[in-house]
Amino acid sequence: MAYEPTPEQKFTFGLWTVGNTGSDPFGSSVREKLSPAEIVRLLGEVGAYGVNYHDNDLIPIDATPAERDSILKDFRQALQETGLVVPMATTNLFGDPIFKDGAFTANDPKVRKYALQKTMLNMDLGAELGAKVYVFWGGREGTESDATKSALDSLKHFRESLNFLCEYNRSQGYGYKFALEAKPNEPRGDIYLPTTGAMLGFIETLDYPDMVGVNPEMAHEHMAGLNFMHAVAQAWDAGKLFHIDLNDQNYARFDQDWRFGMQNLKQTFFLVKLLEDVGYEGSRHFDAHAFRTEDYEGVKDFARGCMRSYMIFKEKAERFNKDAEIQGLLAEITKSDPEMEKFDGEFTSEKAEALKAYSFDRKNIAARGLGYEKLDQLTNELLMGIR
Ligand code: GLT
Ligand code: MN
Ligand code: MN
Repeated sequence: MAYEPTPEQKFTFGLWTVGNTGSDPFGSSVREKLSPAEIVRLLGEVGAYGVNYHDNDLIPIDATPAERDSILKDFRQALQETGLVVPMATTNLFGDPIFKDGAFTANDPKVRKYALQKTMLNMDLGAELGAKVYVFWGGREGTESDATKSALDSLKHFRESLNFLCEYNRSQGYGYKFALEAKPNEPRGDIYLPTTGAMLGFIETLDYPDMVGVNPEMAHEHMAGLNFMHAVAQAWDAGKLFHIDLNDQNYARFDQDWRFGMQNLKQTFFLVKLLEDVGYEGSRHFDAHAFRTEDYEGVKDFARGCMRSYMIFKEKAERFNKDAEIQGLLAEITKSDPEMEKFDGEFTSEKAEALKAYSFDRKNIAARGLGYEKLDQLTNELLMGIR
């Protein structure tokens, strides 16, 4: 198997991912900074489909109009040369000191309005570049001390901001889908709406819930100790999986943003299997970066590795779905019970009475072994490459 990326798989990377220079809170950059156009060429070389960006990955916050024009010209030219597209845009609402207390939830009304202005301006640019998904990651939307900010006012401010931006999206005819990305903490002590599940609940309180979905990130749910695939399944079930951030991460650690498939092989397998089984058609976006030990050859290895792992897991998922022994066990586990069918379907009082009167052989039902050990071992053996 060649495992060559194809456009249909929509593998995308952010400018900030392969462009990450390796600085961390304890050390400075280890790689020279590349220009956006150079990053696009690197992504073209490894076979990516698209590149996503924050306003200030592309155009520094203090750029003059002339600098802006020149950067955009080079960026557009690199896109044309490589054939890469820009499916997603987002706003950096966390890097500049003005956002030290958050953006849409900052206590200072000027900061909140500046965040709206900055987002609208980049929605204009994203639309020009062809983006159809707009991500909101509220990295600074939170607190260190709850003495400093009202959690209820913050929800209200966040809601009002999103409602305003949904109206702006409509008024401009941009057709963006908004995708909210949760993270439990870092850089704030606590970030509001810390999980994908919390975001899904919040979306239903907005004026245009249909316009808004989620962008779940594997590392972020793992930081919260959660099962990422379950969060993605819930988002899919709600019709809200507008985008996805693929990477890897040890549980309950700082934000590691490792190469997709690097660490939690089995979790990653079940995630890819879910995305492929349901027929997810959005971007498969890698929000990760190479180890700090790497030069740009290592960064290419990293990017190729993300895509290869996805394709390998996809092949494993197909194998799982075709494996006669595994499928036989699954059929046995999930088989229907004709005797119970009379209780299925719509509620009626008669059904409820009949169910209350039915006599279940509780001990006998409980005594049956389910064979899950065998099924799980077969799954592991398939992943370990001997099936
Ligand atoms: C930042 C963060 C990511 C978000 C990006 C979008 S930026 O790198 O760690 O999880 O997806 O704002
Ligand atoms: Mn992310
Ligand atoms: Mn992350």
